[in-house]
Amino acid sequence: MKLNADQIRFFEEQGYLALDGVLEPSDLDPVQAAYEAWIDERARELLADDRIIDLYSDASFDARIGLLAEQCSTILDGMDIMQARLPAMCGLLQCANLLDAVEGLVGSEITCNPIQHIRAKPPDRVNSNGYYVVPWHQDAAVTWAEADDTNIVTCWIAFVDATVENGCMEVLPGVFKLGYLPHHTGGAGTTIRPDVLPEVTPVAVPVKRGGVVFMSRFTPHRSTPNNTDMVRWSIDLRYQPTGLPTGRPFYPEFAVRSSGTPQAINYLSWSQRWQDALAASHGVKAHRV
Ligand SMILES: O=C(O)CCC(=O)C(=O)O
Repeated sequence: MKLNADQIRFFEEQGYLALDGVLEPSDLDPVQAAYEAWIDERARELLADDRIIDLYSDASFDARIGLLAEQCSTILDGMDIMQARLPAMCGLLQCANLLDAVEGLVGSEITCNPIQHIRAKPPDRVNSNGYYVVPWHQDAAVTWAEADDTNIVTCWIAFVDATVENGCMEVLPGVFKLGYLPHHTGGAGTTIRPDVLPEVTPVAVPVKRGGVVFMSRFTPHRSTPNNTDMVRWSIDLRYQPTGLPTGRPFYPEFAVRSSGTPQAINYLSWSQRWQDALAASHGVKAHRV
């Protein structure tokens, strides 16, 4: 989906843009199928090890991982993009519908920034330590300062409908204009220091499956508890102009588009570069605080 001038202006003025229908079901379905297979394999391993008693094989995508995590929370480990390294996810990083929109915010030379996650946010009753309830932060805080001048745009993709009830994103509009705000490592993770958090009314940004919340690297955002019985699945990717610091120099970056021409990521090299980088970067401090 290409952005129109009003949408680009809104992003430039507010520091975010929430849009439904950016991705088609055909963009997300292969990734869902790949994760369903991934979950099924792990569930069967846990069953064989007597760590769960019910596979919940017939449960839907937005229910099953929660039902499994309730029995054994380690099912949630190792599923992140660079850990599971599923070919379908490598495809999504280069999704034309997404890049068409990103081009309006980043320009025509586009690189996939290495900060990227898939999140299966379980119902709050399962998420006992609150890990998936992410406090106010700017994404600039989870990069090194070398990337402060890089226009990194976060694309928060709803993998199932994201609602206020299941813990969609909230943003502070316009605040990105203040630039980087000091963060600290509070109990819940890297967060803006309470004394510098501007008093701006938060805006909740629910989006349907395939919708995207685009955010500037300086837009304060958070997610709230999942008060439903289902899992809030999402994928957050970041894109930036090619050739500029990513803020995570120890992780691989991939050019995905140049002057409108796709720069195909080779799956095997993508997977290998991640494996090598993860092995070589143990102990590296990724967040700046
Ligand atoms: O998905 C969430 O709950 C938090 C995501 C987030 O903070 C981010 O993408 O930077």
